[in-house]
Amino acid sequence: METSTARKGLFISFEGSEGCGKSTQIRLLAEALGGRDPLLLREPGGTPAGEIIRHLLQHAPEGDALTPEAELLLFAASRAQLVREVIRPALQAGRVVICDRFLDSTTVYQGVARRIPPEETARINAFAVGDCLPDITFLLDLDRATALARLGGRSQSADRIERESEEFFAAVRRGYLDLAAREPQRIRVLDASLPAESIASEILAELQQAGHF
Ligand code: T5A
Repeated sequence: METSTARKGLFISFEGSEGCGKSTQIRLLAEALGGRDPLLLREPGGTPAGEIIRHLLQHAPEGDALTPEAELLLFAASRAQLVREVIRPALQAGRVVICDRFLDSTTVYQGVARRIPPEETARINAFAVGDCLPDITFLLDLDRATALARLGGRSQSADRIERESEEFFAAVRRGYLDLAAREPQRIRVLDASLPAESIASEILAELQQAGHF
């Protein structure tokens, strides 16, 4: 039987489609929180097993034939490991954990864009994370054209999901906005087309307003 997180720390996640600026904002937030020594993580990955799953999901030729169901379970497996090996102990120790993607990515990419029934996606997400949910999630909303322009030359090295269709990424953006509308108390939508420093200030203000700092 699993124990509850019973945590003292703070769990922040960042979401959004490719190139929306998550890594940039996480770096700026970590700089702003410097003295608090935030723990920075990314999904899939963040544990030795998770990094192998990440490679299979993104770059290994063996991943090319993955079905949507197998893909969902692999993301969930990486997350289940990350929660128990890293996130939960860190939160119990009172740390600030900042994660680049978490369960909302599965809800949107596998549930909405890959069209796996939402009740199946929600059930597997819940099994993977238990009660370990973000306290606050920042959704960086960006139109595809701007994201592609920012990512520029990366098309040469695009991973398996980055090679998906424009319809797929339209579904991702819509899926995120629908999810944020359903969970406004946790998910804050930010205009990711603004300059990085303005977005960073907004994030800090939101965290202060929510009483986290
Ligand atoms: N996935 C993941 C699922 O399908 N299901 C899941 O459950 C999970 C967890 C992970 C992939 O896995 C999928 C989703 C993804 O396809 P990844 O390699 O980890 O992919 O990469 P992404 O999460 O997609 O992140 P990216 O590296 O593509 O982009 P970021 O981190 O959002 O963007 P960032 O900060 O690197 O910025 C991109 C460029 O824009 C500039 C930056 O300098 C950089 O050059 N930039 C700005 N320019 C102007 N104004 C701003 N405000 C800017 N902010 C950043």
